[in-house]
Amino acid sequence: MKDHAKLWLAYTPKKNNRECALLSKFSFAGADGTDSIVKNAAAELKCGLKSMLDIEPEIVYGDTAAQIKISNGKDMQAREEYSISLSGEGVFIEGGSAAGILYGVFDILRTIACEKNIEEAYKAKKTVRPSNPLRMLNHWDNMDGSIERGYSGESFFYVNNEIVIDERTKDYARLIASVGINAVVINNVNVKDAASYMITDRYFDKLALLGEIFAGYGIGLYMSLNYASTIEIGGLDSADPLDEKVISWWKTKMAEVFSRIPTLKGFLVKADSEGRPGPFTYGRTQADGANMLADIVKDYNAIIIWRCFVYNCRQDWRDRKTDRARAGYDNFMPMDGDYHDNVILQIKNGPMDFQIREPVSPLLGGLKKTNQMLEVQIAQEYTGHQIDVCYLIPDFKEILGFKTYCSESNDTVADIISGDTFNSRFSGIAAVTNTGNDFNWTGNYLAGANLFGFGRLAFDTELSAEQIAEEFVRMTISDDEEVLATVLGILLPSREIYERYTSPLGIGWMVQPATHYGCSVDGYEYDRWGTYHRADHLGIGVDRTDKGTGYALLYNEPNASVYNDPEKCPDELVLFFHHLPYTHVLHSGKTVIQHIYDSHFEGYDEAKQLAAKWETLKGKVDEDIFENVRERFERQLVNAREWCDQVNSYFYRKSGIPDEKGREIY
Ligand code: GCV
Repeated sequence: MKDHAKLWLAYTPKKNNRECALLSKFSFAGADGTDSIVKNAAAELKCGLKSMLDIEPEIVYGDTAAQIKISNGKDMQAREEYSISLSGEGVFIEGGSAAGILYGVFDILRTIACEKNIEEAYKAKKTVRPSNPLRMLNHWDNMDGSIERGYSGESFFYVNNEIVIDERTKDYARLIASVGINAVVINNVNVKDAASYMITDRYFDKLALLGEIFAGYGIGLYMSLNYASTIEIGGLDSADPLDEKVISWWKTKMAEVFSRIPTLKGFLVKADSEGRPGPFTYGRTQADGANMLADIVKDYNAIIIWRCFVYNCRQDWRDRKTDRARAGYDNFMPMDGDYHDNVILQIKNGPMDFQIREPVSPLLGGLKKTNQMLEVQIAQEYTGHQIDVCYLIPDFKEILGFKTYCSESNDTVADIISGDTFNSRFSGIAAVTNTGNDFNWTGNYLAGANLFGFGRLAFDTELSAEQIAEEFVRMTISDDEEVLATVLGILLPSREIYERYTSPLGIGWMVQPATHYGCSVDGYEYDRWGTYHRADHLGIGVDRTDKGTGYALLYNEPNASVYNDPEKCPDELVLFFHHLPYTHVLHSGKTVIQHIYDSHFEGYDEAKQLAAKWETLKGKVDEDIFENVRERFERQLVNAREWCDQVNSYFYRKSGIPDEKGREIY
């Protein structure tokens, strides 16, 4: 079996910086050389410099840093800050702690790997503090080795209900630490079967070892928790969060868990959602459930991350009053301020479920007295299964930059999750990850840009999508200028192209049920999931205005008024908020129906152009990379064509309105 790919840590030989004498001496300050993170930082620096530039640096270590106990997100950010400066002596990296030094080392290695001149890059002292305290990956890996919504092979954490720790584990920690990830949830939020036993003796030793490996790269270990553990493994008859027997069981259990896995930082919980157990069964609130667990883990300086993805997944499609989009808000807003200070609510970026285009969840900017974390998805569940290329960082940039109007200033999503807006105790950003045990980790090599990009953006939300893509290409594929321009020409427009050939104007869904790959316009129309487009012969869209479900009014002004009015609502979201006739004229000047036809024909054409661009790279990039992406493009074109023809035919047949341009519709 082939060894796994090194991706952006390949450290291939570089042309520039070979004569840079400064690189032969480094001073680390902020933690001493005995610290395991500092040791890893030094080893990484030596390996990278040797292999890229054939330099063997001397490293001088500073003093032991005072151990600050982390009591909030700001402490975390301070500890992870680093600065890099140059003097006649060499390169000086100062970290707020050992983790800061590690990030400083990766900054320098990235600069070299991107062929930037070291003396230029650090002419002025460079100081960086991470934008977000928690920068987290959520694995939906199951212990049997399968991955829910995984498109890159099987899990590399689990085989046959056992935890696997091998060379790949450490390389994974290196890869994600190098882009700034500091927290990983290692198992699926749907905690079932063997995973329920992760908090038992069966797995403690392996988990302790995994936690230590992660800790050596500044990564906190987190696990998803089965809310009903008291019943499923504890033998009790209840999981009522206010029941003394339940509380006492958890106290004993957590004492055992934290003594056996000392690096454990906390738990992620999916409760009362899609069949998972939760406090609602006992007539209790989400806050009751979260606070009960949080109070217990507080003794171990740990946190509870509680997901807001709570909705009725047994809706009757005939029911036009219930609106799934409202569910998160309706379930969580009334208790704003009730969650204890080591609870963080984790909120999906949109009110539905990671569609290619959704408005930002109104909980972000709604909640003002609660710790919050944004959840995005780099596993391409609805965005092409890592077959279709879909670089998601432009989407994440839009989400982070969204003005919520929750306060006079500092009111973007980025401000909220950094902890600044509400001076939150803990906050951050999590992505459902896209990795698996495929040779190249992410199935499609180009999907690696989303893993790399998520980490880089979480660390520094000011970076642009272009800058991040450029770093990824230079470090992972090639730093040849022509190759770079071609790959950027594929990655950067890919999300909008995917959007054009799939569901139009923010309506979402229209996917094959269950798998969520490929077109099925009515796939979810008469189902129980609350995901409808409501198309008839006259029009399409869901009325979420004050005359419909009222969802638009959940936003702060002026967003509420903008979304509530079809004349003001941005085109790309107009069918999310409004049911409109096919003849309605958009801001673009096109009718809804003509927009549907044009965008689908264009999207499919543009996908063909992306594939053609990739073909020009034959012989210019590594053969494995070339073939891997080429084969995915073949499948993407089949998919894009189906989407284009099915959507156009469906709406032509419904509306009876022909395409102005007379193109072929079936
Ligand atoms: C892990 C969607 C997905 C599920 C996923 C769920 C969630 O419904 O299709 O696979 O479950 O989101 O985020 O919990």
